[in-house]
Amino acid sequence: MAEDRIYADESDLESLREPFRFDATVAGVFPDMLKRSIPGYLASIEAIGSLAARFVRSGTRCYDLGCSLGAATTAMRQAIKAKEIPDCRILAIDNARAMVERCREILAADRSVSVDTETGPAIEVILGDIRETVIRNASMAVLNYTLQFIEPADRDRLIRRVRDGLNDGGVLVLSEKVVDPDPAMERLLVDLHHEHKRRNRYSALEIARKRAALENVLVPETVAAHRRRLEAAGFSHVGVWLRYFNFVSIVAIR
Ligand code: GEK
Repeated sequence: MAEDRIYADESDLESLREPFRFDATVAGVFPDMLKRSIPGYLASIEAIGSLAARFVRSGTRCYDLGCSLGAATTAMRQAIKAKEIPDCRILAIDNARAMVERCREILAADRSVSVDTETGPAIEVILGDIRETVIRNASMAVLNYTLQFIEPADRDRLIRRVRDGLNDGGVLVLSEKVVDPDPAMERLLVDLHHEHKRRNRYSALEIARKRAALENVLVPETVAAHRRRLEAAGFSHVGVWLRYFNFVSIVAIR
């Protein structure tokens, strides 16, 4: 796995002014970046597999919205195949070309599904904006650390469209970086997160640069705001199943 050294070069002052972008450089180191940066990331992927095994129904669709390199798609694919749920389709969507291209390569090379015994779901990797994706006949949708990159003004509509596209009993997994309404708690959680990154071999400089690059690109909200939006959209059950510092994963059932 290629190591994320994007913000490690002390002489590279240009990158200090550049907002974060999902380009080929990021796609090349992405699995390492998420594993070292997002506390609970691997747990979120594991749970997506467990939830797929419980919630995905035959003859329905699963949506991986902001799929990056398809980690959630792979987890759903493996669970659907293991449970032999017939006639499913996974749609993996991302608007970053570099991510989509690499995602197609990774899914094609996934050795857990061999071509001759392929009984798993059909998969489509789509280059597109999730704000425009048609969502229908879905038993599962995943927004794994993606909503935080969507303009706040567009979030209500997107969540409502996800809810409308899910069948009754369908599930949404929403994972997000969050902010705490209590400033002291927020400072503590951010500090714990940065310490976690230092333990994962990011230098103080890399942490500071990444933070600056994500300013206004990743816009976190409170857990309460997410809960309100999901309930207002019409989800019947909403619950936090994972929290690790300022990273949260929520399950919402239609
Ligand atoms: C994982 N879910 O590994 N339309 C489509 N894609 C978008 C949009 C948009 N409007 N905005 C951002 N993205 C993945 C990780 S990463 C999280 C998701 C992170 C895409 C963007 O291109 C990127 O690939 C992804 O959302 C967010 O489980 O980097 O912290």
